[in-house]
Amino acid sequence: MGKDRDGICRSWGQHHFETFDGMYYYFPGSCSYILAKDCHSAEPQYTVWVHNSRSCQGSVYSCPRALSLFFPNEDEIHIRGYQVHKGGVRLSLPQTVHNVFIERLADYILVKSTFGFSLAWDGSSGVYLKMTDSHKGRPCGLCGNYNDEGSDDLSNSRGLQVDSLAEFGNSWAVDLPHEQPCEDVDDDFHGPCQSESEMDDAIEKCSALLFFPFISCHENIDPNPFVASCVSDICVSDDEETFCRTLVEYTRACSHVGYPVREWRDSFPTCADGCEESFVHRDCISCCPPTCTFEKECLGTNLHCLDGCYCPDGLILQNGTCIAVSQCPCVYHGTAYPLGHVLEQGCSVW
Ligand SMILES: [Ca+2]
Repeated sequence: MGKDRDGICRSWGQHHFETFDGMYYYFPGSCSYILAKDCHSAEPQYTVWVHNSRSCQGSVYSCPRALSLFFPNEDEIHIRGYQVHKGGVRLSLPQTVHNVFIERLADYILVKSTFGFSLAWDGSSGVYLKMTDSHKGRPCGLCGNYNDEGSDDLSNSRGLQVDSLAEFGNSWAVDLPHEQPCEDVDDDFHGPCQSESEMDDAIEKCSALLFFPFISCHENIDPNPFVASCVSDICVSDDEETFCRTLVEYTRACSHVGYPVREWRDSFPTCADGCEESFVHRDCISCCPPTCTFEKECLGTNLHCLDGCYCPDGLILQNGTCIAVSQCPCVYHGTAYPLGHVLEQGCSVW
């Protein structure tokens, strides 16, 4: 149980979940599920569904996943990849929908709100929910109830505590009218490792998370759930990309609570950061980085920092490129003018 979880619920790959209260579990569901919902308001302030792949062959990170977000009196917001649709219409980002602000930042889609709900989506499978303290005890769903007590998180959709993970998870499935009905997870489901020797090999590999350079974060994020999720993933597909991705997941959790594992790729040179030129990999990008206009509203419910490809420290992202503050365009009456542009103002004779 991570004490310093800061109220973050996370789900990654297809079947890994960690509740707001820090309980990790593996649930191999292939349906759509209520990840989190505001269950203690007459009208829920938010509902988040996660759509798992109906069938997933190969690495769990290569199978598609998507999200649906519901806010009062608004059409469904659907997020897949880096595309956001509302009521079936593609939204350009950034976008404000009532009291919800949606933007792309580094490798994430961020959804922030004025009511203490925020979400980050990594564009493929990782979803990270953060709530303010005012939401404690109020959510329900696969993320649990956020009451600082991990042991009571297996409450099903009828509000009853159950012992079976399958019963718990299945109860949160949602039927989609345009999708085939999907199958419940069996009560006696088992993990993806086929044999003990396969599991032992995976454990040996994944135990890398228990040593340098990850030690610097152990005090803040318990590595054991991430070793467990790594073992599951390696048993599905034992390749370097999957291994690197499981390491990323741990370091990302560290960044989200503000204790990034610096330069960990130096110890794992095969784990490329995949950044395009002019961008560099950063362990701790502010969720509200400086902009040329300095007018952006920073909502206070963010993850501490984000990992991913971004401008080198000290530069500002402007129209997709990194520039120095001194290169920022001037804004006059709402119109941006590039540096050096001379404005001739009309004179009027009185
Ligand atoms: Ca709980």
